[in-house]
Amino acid sequence: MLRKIQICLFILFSYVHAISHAATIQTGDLLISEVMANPSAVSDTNGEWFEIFNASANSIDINGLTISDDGSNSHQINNGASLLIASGAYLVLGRNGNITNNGGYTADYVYSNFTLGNTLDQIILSDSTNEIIRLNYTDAPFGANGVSAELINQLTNPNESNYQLSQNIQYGLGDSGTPGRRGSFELISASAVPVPSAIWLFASALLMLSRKLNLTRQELHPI
Ligand SMILES: [Ca+2]
Ligand SMILES: [Ca+2]
Ligand SMILES: [Ca+2]
Repeated sequence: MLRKIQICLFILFSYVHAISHAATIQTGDLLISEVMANPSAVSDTNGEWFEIFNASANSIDINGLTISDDGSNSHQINNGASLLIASGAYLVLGRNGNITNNGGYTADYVYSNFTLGNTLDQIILSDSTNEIIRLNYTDAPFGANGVSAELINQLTNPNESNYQLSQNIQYGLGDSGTPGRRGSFELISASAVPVPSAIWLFASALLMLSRKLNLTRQELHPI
């Protein structure tokens, strides 16, 4: 009985290890896919937002990460629980979650102490040790009045030249952008296939279990 419990624990550990390994955020897994720095339909205080795209093959939890700039803006994401972005999905972070006065977008998370300059600013997403994403912008298309800037190609470390004005797609009260969904350019997520190490660990555990069961059968019914 003790041996069977050990085997079950090994399988459980292998699975948990595989999941945690898969959840490690790598450079390029998350992209800043859209930025509304200068809303027109409502004030900047109410209407600023930005969007993140998960280009990896796995769901990513961004709870606990920090949003900051090179100045004094800093906000650690505290959702009270996981804040998951599924593979191939978008997530919108904004200054105001009230859809009746934020210009008409749905915020998946509302931050504080973080503003988006209209002519120059940075959006940095980091964990306790590393920057995961950094976007430095200095000018158009980020300062356009009432029009978001959308990522147009899928580089691992895109810069401001990889963004363009959203293509006249209105939301809410009439500003242009696609908060929470794909925009003018289709970003492609990595295919959601199991992590090789996860398969290997799980297969190894199953092999061990089958061998053990086979031995037990031979002990009970010797040939
Ligand atoms: Ca602004
Ligand atoms: Ca700022
Ligand atoms: Ca979008």
